[in-house]
Amino acid sequence: MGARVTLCSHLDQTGSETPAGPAVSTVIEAIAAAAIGLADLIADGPLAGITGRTDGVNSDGDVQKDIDLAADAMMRAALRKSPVAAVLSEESELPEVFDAGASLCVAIDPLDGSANLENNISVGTIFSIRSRGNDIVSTFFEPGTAQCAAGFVVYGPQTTLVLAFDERVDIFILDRRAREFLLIARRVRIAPDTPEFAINASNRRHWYGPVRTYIDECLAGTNGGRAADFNMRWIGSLVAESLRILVRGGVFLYPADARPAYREGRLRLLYEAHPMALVMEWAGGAATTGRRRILELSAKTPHQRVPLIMGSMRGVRDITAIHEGTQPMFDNSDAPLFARRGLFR
Ligand code: FBP
Repeated sequence: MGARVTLCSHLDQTGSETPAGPAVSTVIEAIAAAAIGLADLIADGPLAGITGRTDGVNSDGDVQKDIDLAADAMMRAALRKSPVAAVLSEESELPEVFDAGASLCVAIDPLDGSANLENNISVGTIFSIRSRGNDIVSTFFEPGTAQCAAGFVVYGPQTTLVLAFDERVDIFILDRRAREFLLIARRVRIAPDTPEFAINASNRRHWYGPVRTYIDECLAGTNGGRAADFNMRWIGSLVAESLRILVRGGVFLYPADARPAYREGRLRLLYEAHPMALVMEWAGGAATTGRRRILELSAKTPHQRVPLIMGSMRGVRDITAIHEGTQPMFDNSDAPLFARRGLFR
């Protein structure tokens, strides 16, 4: 193993040339410190009094567990002491102004995928950092290209921090004894072409034409137009799926579908899709709705949903190509495989 590089020493070397760099580093350190405490709480679970009990619903109607509320409180407490003008959390309806004079705004999903915890499956924290504009709240409604850093923590067998900052992506693992994150992979690049996909296949009957076409082509394996046997994964945890893509490539799809509540997809733009798209792009991958680059989208409401298709460049490009020339509507026709488009274009 090479020299031991801590997150703090990495941040001393990274992004310091950009005007926002030092403040961004402070915020990242604050999130990382809170994540260490949250990793302890998650690992102890019921032993620390976490019951998984439902305490209410958040602004989006999602059930809030006690661990969701604890994670939110921990992240807010950390950010409150940082140069943060306002925070938009999944757990509250509107952005909260912390220090109107501070230079950054943070959108955060304090604990993504908490429904997985009872089964001891990986969950995570997702964050997106922007420079504050003249109007604090409007900062959140700038396109995703306005993010100056983003990343996520995976609380799994290891606690992993993925950081997109200074146009590069680096991965850290928590040294539990030293209670600090150590760099394990620098300038991560996503494999450009991995025959692996992740989608909740139980929704197949609700998918629209292009998504169904792509997945059917993958399932056809070497006999189909993609001329490759595809593997499939679905964890149901965005952070775990995203880390897998960074480590071994593939694509992840949570598309819009025909169910009334899913016409704009399931995932949230500001604290799920935007940060993941920044991570993907800065690691050489891509992220799209199928029709538009995620980073070019601006939210109109704080908890806006968006279709998210991301991962290896080739897979995302192929899926985008299938969308070209199709109508942006839900096409659930059971047209035979390959009937809707030429295979080799
Ligand atoms: P929350 O934001 O409600 O925690 O859920 C997000 C999430 O768990 C993602 O991590 C995951 O990709 C998706 O929901 C799974 O959704 P579904 O259960 O519909 O497959």
